[in-house]
Amino acid sequence: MSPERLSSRTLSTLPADVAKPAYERALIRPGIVHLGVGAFHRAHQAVYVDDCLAAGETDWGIVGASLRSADTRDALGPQDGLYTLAVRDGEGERLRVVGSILSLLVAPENPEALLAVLTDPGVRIVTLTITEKAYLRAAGGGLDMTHPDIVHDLANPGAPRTAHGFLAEALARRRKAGIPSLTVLSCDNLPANGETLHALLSEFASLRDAGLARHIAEDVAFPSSMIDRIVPATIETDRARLSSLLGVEDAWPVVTEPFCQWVVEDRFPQGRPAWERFGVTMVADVRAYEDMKLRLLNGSHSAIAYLGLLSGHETVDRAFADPHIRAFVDGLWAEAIATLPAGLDTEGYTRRLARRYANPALAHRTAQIANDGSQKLPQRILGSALDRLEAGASPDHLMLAVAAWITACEMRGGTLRGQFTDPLDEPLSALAGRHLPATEMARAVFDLAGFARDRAGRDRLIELTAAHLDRLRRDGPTAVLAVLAEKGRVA
Ligand code: CS2
Repeated sequence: MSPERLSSRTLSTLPADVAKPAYERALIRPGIVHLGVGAFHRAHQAVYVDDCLAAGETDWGIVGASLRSADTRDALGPQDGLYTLAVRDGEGERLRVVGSILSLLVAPENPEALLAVLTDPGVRIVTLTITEKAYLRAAGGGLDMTHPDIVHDLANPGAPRTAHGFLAEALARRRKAGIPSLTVLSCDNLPANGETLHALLSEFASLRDAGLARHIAEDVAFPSSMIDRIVPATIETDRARLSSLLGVEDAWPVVTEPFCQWVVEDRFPQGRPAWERFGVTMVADVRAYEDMKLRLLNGSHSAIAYLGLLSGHETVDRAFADPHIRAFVDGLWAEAIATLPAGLDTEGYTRRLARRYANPALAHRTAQIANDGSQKLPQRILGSALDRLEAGASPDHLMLAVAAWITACEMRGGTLRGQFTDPLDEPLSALAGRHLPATEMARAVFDLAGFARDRAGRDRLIELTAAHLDRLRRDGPTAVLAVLAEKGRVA
């Protein structure tokens, strides 16, 4: 007989050392709709909200929505939204069942159901972790108005597909019905994520109706936030191991690290949970935190992912233990730190980061981080590189990250086949298939992805990328890293 599922009914049977929701779930009312209810949300925001619910703030339960796949709803629906969070490092593991997600929706199955909760007067905040590519930015900035889903949503406002379509329609319906607006809180890894979403949504709304666009521009709050926790995709062995520890089956637990950080701009006109009581930093301006995180953590993460894949390392901790990659990351950090405002504790930050990357219990796959490079590299690498050029210094390490991405894309025709994906996969594979010389390839990729578009340093960045690409193709990553390290020693 297959074991019973984790659910409200089996909660009381769990081992005593597994933490459980310390509140009556039946009394919780939904106050937040979350778009993109993936592993990251479930290891991060849903946990802070779980703490608030346990402290008696019963109005802030979460309705979790997926904009694409039914997987999360299919796994957690039969579990009454409950799932296990496993916090792991080299010293051990703590388990906690999280109860803050009250119900789950799959937008494409029933867009109207999602619009209905988004217009519920009890719902006051909508949060998003939809990943960089779902913001549908055109290469080089602005909304991608030619994207088929945007075209669809403009033609079918009552049955949208994109986050922009859902938000615009919900805000329009609330306005018409005299229901106070929503606060829209982006939790994705984009610079000025709130402002970015505000600008994109305003652009989208202006294509629908000028009055709605004005309402969104003037009356809706879009605080920015910096979110941080490393959350590898759950694998089958996690499911089996955790289900056996629990004594009931959890179809989709989440595994993460002990570190967790959330810095949020405090602009919530319709109210918010008292997140600060549980370690969230509420600030007036999140920019410095955001830049430090995107440039030092995410920048090095992407670099480790591509260099790791090229060097045959499957996980971040393995790649980071490779002395060539380790030394390279120090060089990359030094280049990126020089672009950040003074006064930040970058030394403490990178020291802590090094410990997090070395966590042997996470098995964070390099191929997972490698996804969507065309969407990630601008804010993780190219921003720092352009700032560095402007300051008269060379972004050698930074541009090796871009060259490693291009090389890894090329190698998907061979040894790295099927390892990662990108929204630009079709044109990228077509380019890789032409076997262009390094300079032509680098220029074509910059054109395609809109990297450093209209920026003075663009040609220099292409030149540096091409030089690295040429060497990576010819000599492989270890030799290139050794040369870079030698150059650093001489300099
Ligand atoms: C990673 C991030 O997959 C990726 O691109 O760099 O998801 C990273 O783990 C988080 O931003 C950490 O907070």
